[in-house]
Amino acid sequence: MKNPFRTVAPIASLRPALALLLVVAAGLSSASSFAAEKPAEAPAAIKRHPLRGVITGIVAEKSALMVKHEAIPGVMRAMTMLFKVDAATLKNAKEGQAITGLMSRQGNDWVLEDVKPAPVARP
Ligand SMILES: [Cu+2]
Repeated sequence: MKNPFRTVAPIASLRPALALLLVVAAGLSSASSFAAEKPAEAPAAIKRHPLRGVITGIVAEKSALMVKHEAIPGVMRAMTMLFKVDAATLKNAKEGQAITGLMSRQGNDWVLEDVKPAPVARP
């Protein structure tokens, strides 16, 4: 394909304009790639999983409970582990209490929310 500029003016006279255009284009593209590198980081949606377990320890200084929980199919085998809880949950927690709750991974912590006494303690 023919360069349409050649029919209008000799290439030499276009060079300054072309150079300017390239500088502007480079500026624009670097600006837009900068923007692309800093997207508003949408926090990954938190997935919550129903959990049943028994409180085996209260770790007040970490605002956490040690909970022996049943297996959560596809997520976690049965185990005893630490869950961060809110202050009210911590305050009401009793060792040996059977509970249900919603567990989720939040940052570096496992969190247990909506903690309620389980209606029936499992044998
Ligand atoms: Cu676990």
